[in-house]
Amino acid sequence: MPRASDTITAPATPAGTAALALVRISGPDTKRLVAEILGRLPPPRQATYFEYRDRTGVLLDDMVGTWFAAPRSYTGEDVLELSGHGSPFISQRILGDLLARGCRLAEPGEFTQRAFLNGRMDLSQAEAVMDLIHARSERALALAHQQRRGALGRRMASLIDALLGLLARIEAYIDFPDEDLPPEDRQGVREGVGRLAAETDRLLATNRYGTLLRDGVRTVILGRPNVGKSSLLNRLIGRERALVSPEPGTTRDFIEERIPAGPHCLRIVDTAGLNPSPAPLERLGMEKALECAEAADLAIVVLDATDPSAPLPRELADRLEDPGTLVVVNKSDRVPDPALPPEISRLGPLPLSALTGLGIDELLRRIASRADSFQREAGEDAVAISARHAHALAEAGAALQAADEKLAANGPVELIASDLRAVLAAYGEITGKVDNERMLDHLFATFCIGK
Ligand SMILES: Nc1nc2c(ncn2[C@@H]2O[C@H](COP(=O)(O)OP(=O)(O)OP(=O)(O)O)[C@@H](O)[C@H]2O)c(=O)[nH]1
Ligand SMILES: [Mg+2]
Repeated sequence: MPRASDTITAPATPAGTAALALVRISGPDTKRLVAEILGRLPPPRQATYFEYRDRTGVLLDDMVGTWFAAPRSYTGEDVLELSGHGSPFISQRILGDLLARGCRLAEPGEFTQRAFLNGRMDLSQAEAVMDLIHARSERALALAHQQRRGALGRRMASLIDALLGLLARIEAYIDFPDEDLPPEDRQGVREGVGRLAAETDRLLATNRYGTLLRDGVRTVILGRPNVGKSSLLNRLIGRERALVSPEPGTTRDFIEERIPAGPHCLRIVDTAGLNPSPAPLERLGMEKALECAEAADLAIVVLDATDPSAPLPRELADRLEDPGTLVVVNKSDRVPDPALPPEISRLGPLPLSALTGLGIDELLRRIASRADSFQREAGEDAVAISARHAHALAEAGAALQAADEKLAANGPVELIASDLRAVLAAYGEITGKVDNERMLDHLFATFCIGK
């Protein structure tokens, strides 16, 4: 892990020409640098206009500098933020000068890593900073804010408290090998383990929604050839991205695009048509389409109003009743009231026209509401965990189950305690209450420079 005694610097805004550019500095030398560069030490948190001159006296920029005294800063150390004109050349010259004055270039995520190490935030909050930067939808943003305010951290703290209570109850018996855990304690601990397992499962169940918010709602467009799947994709994204033609079998490969759908962000995929009796090349395209469908959160099954009773391939027919499937009847501009088979009309299919735009807004509304239905528990302290959290919680769940089996079978107290300590370690990984340097380095390396 990089040493915290270094004073680090990095551009906090992307390279390129812009109105402003921000350079950040954090670490023990900051105060000296403020005095050197600004020519004085203004009160902390006060924006100060000054001329940045390099060590040889060359004027680099007119800037505004603000310094934050430890511990009331992002990193918990003394921090200086310099904002100047958004020129990559100026930023490079300023960085070069700061390095000459004794700073080191920050590693990706190192500012946030220091914030974590200095206790300014727990690990789930540090991750939420990244979620915040990458949020692409209203819901993703709300989730990131909630996690940054510590919603997940609080949930984990209460689980850890309950777990420590159970551990204390049984560890008392480890020191007395002749004494077995009295039945009433065994029962009480078992109930406690059951409650923890239930809560762990509840949290785990939010992973699907969390992934859906962080990555976007994977929505695949499926249907027979020529029903207008590519036309629907183009209509949804508002430009002619996919080839459209009156020939069936136009789309061979899949095409993915991102679009907003109300408070969600969709990753929408157009696929090759599914034909009940395909030619060999068509079959390849179909296999890809079905692979996409397998990985998707939602499927839009497109039917053709001008050919309402065309037989559906089995893979499509099987999906119709799935809660993640929306059925639409395209080309409704040509046949507004097609004679659909009863097993389809029963599903309340949405009349649509990729050509005129009829039904598109309603389709987006339905998609957003299906996506929301994946969230089991919303509310004030709603959490939706990430893949890393899910991995740790699954480990905790397995160890809880092992403990429960031993409790049921009158197993030795030492082994039960060891299972519960494994649960503790797994819970601790979520907020970073464990000493796992490699995990931390790996995690912060996925952040951007300057963050
Ligand atoms: N009238 C009308 N025609 C449409 C509509 N949507 C698509 N079409 C026409 O239907 C034909 C097929 O459209 P595509 O979007 O290529 O259909 P597809 O499902 O992607 O076809 P494949 O890629 O071959 O599976 C084209 O001639 C489109 O212009 C619609 O809403 N109304
Ligand atoms: Mg197509």
